[in-house]
Amino acid sequence: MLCFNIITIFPEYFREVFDFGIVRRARAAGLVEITAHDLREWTSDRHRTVDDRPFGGGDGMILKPAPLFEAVVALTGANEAREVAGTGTRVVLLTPQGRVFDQRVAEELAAVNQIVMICGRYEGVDERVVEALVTDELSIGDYVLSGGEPAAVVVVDAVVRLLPGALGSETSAVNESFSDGLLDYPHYTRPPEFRGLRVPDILLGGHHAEIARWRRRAALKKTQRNRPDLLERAALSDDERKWLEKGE
Ligand code: 6GU
Repeated sequence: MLCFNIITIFPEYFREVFDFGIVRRARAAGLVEITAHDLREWTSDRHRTVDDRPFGGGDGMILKPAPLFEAVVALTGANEAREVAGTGTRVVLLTPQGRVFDQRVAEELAAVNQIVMICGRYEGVDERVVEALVTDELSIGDYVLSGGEPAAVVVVDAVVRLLPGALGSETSAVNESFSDGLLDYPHYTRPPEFRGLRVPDILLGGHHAEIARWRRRAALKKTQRNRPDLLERAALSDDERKWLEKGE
């Protein structure tokens, strides 16, 4: 069982988002447990203060270290901050300053038992939290969100669907985009002709080798058009590279 504990100033944000589709089913099947916690539970002042102004000046508020230290210690089951690392729990900070979350990172996280996720605010989190507690700073891409909450949803979804048993027999993680470094091939369903737009003839016949070849080439074309950066690292045969160069 994989356990996610999410630390956020907006626990209500997560109220229904994990109640749909594959994530809902994985929770019901006991493959994963996901709990959102209000950071203010770990404050001790009357106003339940979680943030403060940055030393050195500048705009925006910074999440204070004390509530986050208390929260992470409590949720990892450690007795104190310096024992957090020994629990083996991954402590993820969601921040635009993180390394970019991709399918490889998702696979890595799907192999652990305990993940604590801290939802940063855009303005930031006191860096001592990163220095003392965080194992992974993650960003979901090169754009700015106002908080880590949407990113936490993205990470949970991508990880949960990799848990053994999470995908039904009707879906598979094997043929998807990124599993082999390429985008997925295009898909079609009935009818074979819609408003004059035809499904490629190859897919209508039952010639499985021809279909596989068409799909591979279509995936290569799609990747070249939309994500040429992926082609540099993908495992392509010499023939495939030549075929792409001459443009079909
Ligand atoms: Cl994880 N947080 C914020 N605030 N912005 C982001 C992000 C995370 N990933 C991309 N942009």
